[in-house]
Amino acid sequence: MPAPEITVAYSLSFVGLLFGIGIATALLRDETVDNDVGAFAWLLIIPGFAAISYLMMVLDIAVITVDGNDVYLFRYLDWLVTTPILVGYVAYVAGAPRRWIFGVGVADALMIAVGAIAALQTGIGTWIGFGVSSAFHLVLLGILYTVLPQYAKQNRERFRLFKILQNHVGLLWIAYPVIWLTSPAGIGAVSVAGTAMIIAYLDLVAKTPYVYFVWTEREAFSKQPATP
Ligand code: RET
Repeated sequence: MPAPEITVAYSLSFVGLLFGIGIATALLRDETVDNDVGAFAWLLIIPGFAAISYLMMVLDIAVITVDGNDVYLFRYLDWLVTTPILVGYVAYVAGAPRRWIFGVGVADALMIAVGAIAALQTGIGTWIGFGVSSAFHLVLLGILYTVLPQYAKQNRERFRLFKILQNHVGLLWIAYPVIWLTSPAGIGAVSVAGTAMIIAYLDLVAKTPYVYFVWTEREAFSKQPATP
């Protein structure tokens, strides 16, 4: 088992993610919204996969040591699976064509994959990886704030949800490279336990409220009344 304070943080995150699963399931079952239009099954993967990952992390599965510090592989696997969905869904809500939904997801996946490789390096390799990963983060933010709004503007019903999700992703995610920099993978100002606790709460805030915002704005996906 990880240190007690990490176990507590991971367990709380796990429970919080269960709420996210509950909300996504409620969306899938809601008769007033059109699931084909809302694509809610994708949303279920976000807290679902993360909850499994947190369970693995509490059980200390797939934790490796680099330079004397623990690296949780399930964290990166979770991010690799769920963050492309988080950004891809923002593009979907904007009404962007598939190439942009896919494009922003790929930029995100590259950011995470390179970040994971960076965490497994020691010395200069870490910093090169951090720089490349950050460059993909900037590409992602560029798409989020310059490309997607052009599509979202043409989509009145979904515009409010788009703005909420755009800022949720655009602002909250800036914390991740900052935490990474201060963590033992970076300059080491914050311990493995401190970093693990901060990330556990950030991950929860990145996921369950995201699904909740879609729930509160679900009218954007209302079923059209059948034309007689
Ligand atoms: C890393 C390290 C290298 C530089 C950058 C990073 C960005 C990570 C981000 C992660 C977001 C995770 C989320 C998880 C949700 O549960 C890989 C830390 C830029 C933005 C939203």
